[in-house]
Amino acid sequence: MSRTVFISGASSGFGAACARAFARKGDRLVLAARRAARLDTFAEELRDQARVYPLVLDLRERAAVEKALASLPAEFAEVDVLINNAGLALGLEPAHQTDLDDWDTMVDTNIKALMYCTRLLLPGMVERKRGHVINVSSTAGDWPYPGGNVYGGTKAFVNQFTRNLRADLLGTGVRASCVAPGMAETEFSQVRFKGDAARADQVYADTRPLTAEDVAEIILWIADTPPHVNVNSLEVMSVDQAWGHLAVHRH
Ligand code: NDP
Ligand code: 8X3
Repeated sequence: MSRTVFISGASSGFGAACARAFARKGDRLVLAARRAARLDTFAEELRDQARVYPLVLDLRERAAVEKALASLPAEFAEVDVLINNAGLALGLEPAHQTDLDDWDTMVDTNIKALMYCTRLLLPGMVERKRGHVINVSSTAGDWPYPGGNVYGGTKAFVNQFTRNLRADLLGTGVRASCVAPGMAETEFSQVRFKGDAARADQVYADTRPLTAEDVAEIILWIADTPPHVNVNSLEVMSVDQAWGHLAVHRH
């Protein structure tokens, strides 16, 4: 049976790859992001495979999100799968040098927008006794690194929020899962380094990062598991990435 899938941050990267993956299954898609032209092109591309509702929205704006989610067309209103994917890192400076506006933006997007979508779509899922919230976290939520400060903090929130959702949703039939990818080549680093393409390219140079499609296939698999199965969390990295040693400052 086809599902209604709400994907936040569907205009690029993991979100766009998820849209293509779920469209192949014939699911109905609500695709949310700020870049209208991207979403329109995308809706056109997927038109033969799936019903698509582009939702041009800054997910940080709570009132706008409340309004938009309350007025989804009937065909798209009963969301079965919410993929909370919209998010970003800004900067890689140490905490004492970072731009406080960047910290605000990461908290507003990675935490608050995810909260809004979840809180607004959950009651319908609980009422229908089915649904699945799939949150996109990051290895940065568990593993600290220099310059990860607030970005990693927001993803640690996503990890624990997902577990706490599971605690609240026990007995409702509604599932909650968290996917934590490591380095993946998307627009992520262009955003992090504010358009510095050369610096962004360096992140992926001479290695094999995950692709957006790798992550989308994992998210699709999580959503496709039988309704009595809940994947709580899944961490995935490129085979070319692993953890480093603990740092030591020497005098
Ligand atoms: P991209 O930059 O390619 O995609 C980010 C998406 O988020 C875009 O579609 C963007 O759309 C959307 N977005 C950002 N801010 C807002 C906003 N205020 N309102 C609505 N949409 C917004 O990066 P990724 O695909 O890599 O990132 C997706 C998620 O994966 C993020 O949560 C990121 O933290 C996480 N992640 C990424 C990893 C990586 O290495 N790439 C690894 C681990 C996790 P638009 O600009 O059009 O609004
Ligand atoms: C993105 C992966 O290592 O840049 O979440 O934080 S990392």
